Amino acid sequence: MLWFIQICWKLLLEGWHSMSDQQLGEFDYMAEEGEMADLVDQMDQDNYGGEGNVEIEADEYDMLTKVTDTSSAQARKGKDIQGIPWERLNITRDKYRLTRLEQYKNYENIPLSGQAVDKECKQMEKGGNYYEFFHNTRLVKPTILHFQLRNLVWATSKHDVYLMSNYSVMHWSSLSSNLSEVINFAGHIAPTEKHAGSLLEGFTQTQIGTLAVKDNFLVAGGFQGELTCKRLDKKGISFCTRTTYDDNAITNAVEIYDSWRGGIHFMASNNDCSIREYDMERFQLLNHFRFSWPVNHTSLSPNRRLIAVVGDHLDGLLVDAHNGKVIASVGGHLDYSFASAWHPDGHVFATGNQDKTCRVWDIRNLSSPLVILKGNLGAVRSIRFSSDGQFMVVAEPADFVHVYSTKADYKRRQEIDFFGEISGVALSPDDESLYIGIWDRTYASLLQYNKRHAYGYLDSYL
Ligand SMILES: *[C@@H]1O[C@H](CO)[C@@H](O)[C@H](O)[C@H]1NC(C)=O
Ligand SMILES: *[C@@H]1O[C@H](CO)[C@@H](O)[C@H](O)[C@H]1NC(C)=O
Ligand SMILES: *[C@@H]1O[C@H](CO)[C@@H](O)[C@H](O)[C@H]1NC(C)=O
Ligand SMILES: *[C@@H]1O[C@H](CO)[C@@H](O)[C@H](O)[C@H]1NC(C)=O
Ligand SMILES: CC(=O)N[C@H]1CO[C@H](CO)[C@@H](O)[C@@H]1O
Repeated sequence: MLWFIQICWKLLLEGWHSMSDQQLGEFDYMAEEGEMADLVDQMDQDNYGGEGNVEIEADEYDMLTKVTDTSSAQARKGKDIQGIPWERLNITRDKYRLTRLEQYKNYENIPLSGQAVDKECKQMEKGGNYYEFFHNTRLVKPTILHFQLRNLVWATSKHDVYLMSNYSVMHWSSLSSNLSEVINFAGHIAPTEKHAGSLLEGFTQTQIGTLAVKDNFLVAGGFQGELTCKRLDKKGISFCTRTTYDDNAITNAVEIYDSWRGGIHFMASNNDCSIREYDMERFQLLNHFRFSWPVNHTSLSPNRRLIAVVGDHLDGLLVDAHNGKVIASVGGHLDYSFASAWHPDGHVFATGNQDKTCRVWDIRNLSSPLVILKGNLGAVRSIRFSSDGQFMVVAEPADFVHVYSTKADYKRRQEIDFFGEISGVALSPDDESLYIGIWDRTYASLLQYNKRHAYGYLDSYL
């Protein structure tokens, strides 16, 4: 079934020259639960024999990072940011890039939606330079479990990143290079606080498809509608629930926000065609809105009045946040959508779609998008606006993250390129750091870019 499809990324950077062209970049859709986990185990044994272990000895750590990490100084001297040894490989980076562009198979629910867009629209100009490569660490190994769900990286400060790695939520401090486990879902977890409606028996081996972290709050969503809530400043798990016992229940997205009444709330989007709002103090279900199709992503407007709702439909919806009524819809996408985000000005929002476009809308005139932004190889699976509203970050499923300048009306962009599936992209709340989780058999890593400032002289001391 579609919602259980998991991928196996066959393209192994190490072994591509032994593959036929046809195999290159080919996806293998696997229908059985758990294969990904096996695959991840396998990868780990094959490549690192225990590097996934967080308690690495200090000198061993130094040795590993020297070999595998890339610093901004090394990158300036020409080292590949991911540490891919192109000089030892029988293909140049440019040639391999072309192969990837030609052969990456974008997943579509509406056949040929991507091609139709290719004919219709052009890409915006490159040449923006807003974020600068700072560091890549391969000690951090981001993973994904569902090929359509890529919101698995979050930054709570410019140095603090949370991400999924195998069955665990991990915390990475880029300041101290400390990687630690926050929750391990491989075994059994259960709430350690008492709240009405909490599932006391907890969960075993939860497959986490989506994650959200903001300030001290964390919510992880599972394949069977599970929601697990934790406060980062407290030990234990605050709350566990199954939103639904529906067969098709995946939690596709979670957003945490300050509610208009005060207090922290979160909203979960599920495949049972629902969105649900909870508070993060008593964990009560405050609202439950139903739609006629599975909801893949929602975003609440800055003034908390509107919800942008996208899912298994060509149209996106604007919904009244107080009663769930549909106020307007936006049309034009050619496939299903998986991403949405609001500009902090509250007028503009964006939708990301499997037709390989991100469309930007203004609520004051929804008759057509302000702009249609086409990607390079695949669906738009994740969108983030910077808190100052200057930039919009758009992630494809693999290889490319685009940073658009909103001041330049989205007509200029920085293209960040690398090789590997994207597990998530995150801006820190102060917009200073941009993190990208890369999932790959060999080159899994966390990329960090830092915002460029007009006066970059400090950089020369680093
Ligand atoms: C992934 O989790 C499983 C289950 O706990 C474990 O056996 C395996 O070693 C883990 N693999 C990695 C890469 O950490
Ligand atoms: C490298 O490429 C050349 C030319 O395409 C080919 O003759 C050679 O066999 C290749 N070597 C390897 C190790 O694949
Ligand atoms: C790394 O993080 C863990 C968990 O937060 C903490 O207990 C440990 O002291 C940290 N280690 C270092 C070297 O900072
Ligand atoms: C809304 O935008 C469309 C297309 O750009 C334009 O034709 C129309 O006049 C606009 N409507 C209003 C009320 O401004
Ligand atoms: C991730 C997921 O299962 N999401 C829903 C949204 O989109 C996919 C693809 O259309 C559907 O299969 C799901 O219903």
